[in-house]
Amino acid sequence: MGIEPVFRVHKCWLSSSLFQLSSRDSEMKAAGSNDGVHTLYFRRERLEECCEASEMCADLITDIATTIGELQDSGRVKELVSTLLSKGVPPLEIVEKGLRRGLDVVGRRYEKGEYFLSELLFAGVLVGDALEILEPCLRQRKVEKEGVMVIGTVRGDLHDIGKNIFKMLAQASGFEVHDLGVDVDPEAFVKELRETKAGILGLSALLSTSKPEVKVVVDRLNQAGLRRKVRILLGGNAVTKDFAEEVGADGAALNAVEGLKMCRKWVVRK
Ligand code: B12
Repeated sequence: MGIEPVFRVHKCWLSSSLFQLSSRDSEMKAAGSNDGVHTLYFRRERLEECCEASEMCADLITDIATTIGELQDSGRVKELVSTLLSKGVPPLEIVEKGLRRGLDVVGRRYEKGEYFLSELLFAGVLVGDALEILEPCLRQRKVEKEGVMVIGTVRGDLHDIGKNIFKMLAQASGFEVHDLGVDVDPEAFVKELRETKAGILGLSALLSTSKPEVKVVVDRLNQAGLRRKVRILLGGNAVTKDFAEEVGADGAALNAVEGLKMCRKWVVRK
């Protein structure tokens, strides 16, 4: 069975649904771009299998969200993740529709006073265990270097699950990523940007109290004369596109895939 052009899809669909498939599928031969449309060349059966897998496995993905939301055992979450991977469901779909939705449930229950800090902690552990299984798939892909970026969670904020997912995707896509971790002092961002000459700064913020910290970093970059050389991208539940505009950042991403798309666009335009 030869490899043939299958069909043309829009870029957004490619990166959201097929990002992992295309990177993982050794049978895929080439993806050319023209006006935002990609022509894919790989075995037709493989593509159809994967698209069907996501639909058939919707219940299992929901099970992951429920298992995390109800804080059941880590073994069950890991088992579900492994089953879904073996059925060909793209890892990013498991992250966004399974893990992230489960954590949203935990967050809502915390807000209502049904869960406490210990439950937030345990949910973080459950998701960390699941990500250990997903990590090799999220990282799989070796391509030419796309660019250099510095990332970190702003001062006072210890959340890093989402930032780490973005980091894995960015590295897999060819970015050299300097991750400063969590609770990062604004000065440390400036120092690292100078040393690495990175063109992109990715800031993660999940707490409402982290929002002023984002502004502090943007202002500090301005004072240091770096602002015009560095694109600033925000991520995490505390930030919105309006907020990014308000503080003078270049954009905010709703999820890791969208963030990566923005970074790629910036690197190409440079
Ligand atoms: C797990 C968790 C914790 C864990 C974090 C563990 C860890 N290693 O990260 C722990 C237990 C440490 C924790 C602590 C606290 N938490 Co908490 N936590 C959560 C929870 C349940 C999940 C967060 C998460 O990981 N989501 C999943 C990831 C995948 O989603 P994400 O972060 O949004 O990331 C995605 C995108 O946003 C994007 N992204 C993220 N970062 C970046 C960066 C870049 C550059 C880009 C491009 C993209 C990007 O890509 C990701 C994938 O698509 C949230 C609830 C929620 N639904 O978010 C509450 C939540 C964030 N926590 C909350 C609170 C209140 C706290 C505490 C103050 C509780 C306390 N009393 O101590 C402390 C604060 C500690 C601190 N100083 O930071 C509140 C914040 C409310 C607010 N508006 O400020 C939330 C919203 C819960 C709630 N609903 O009340 N928490």
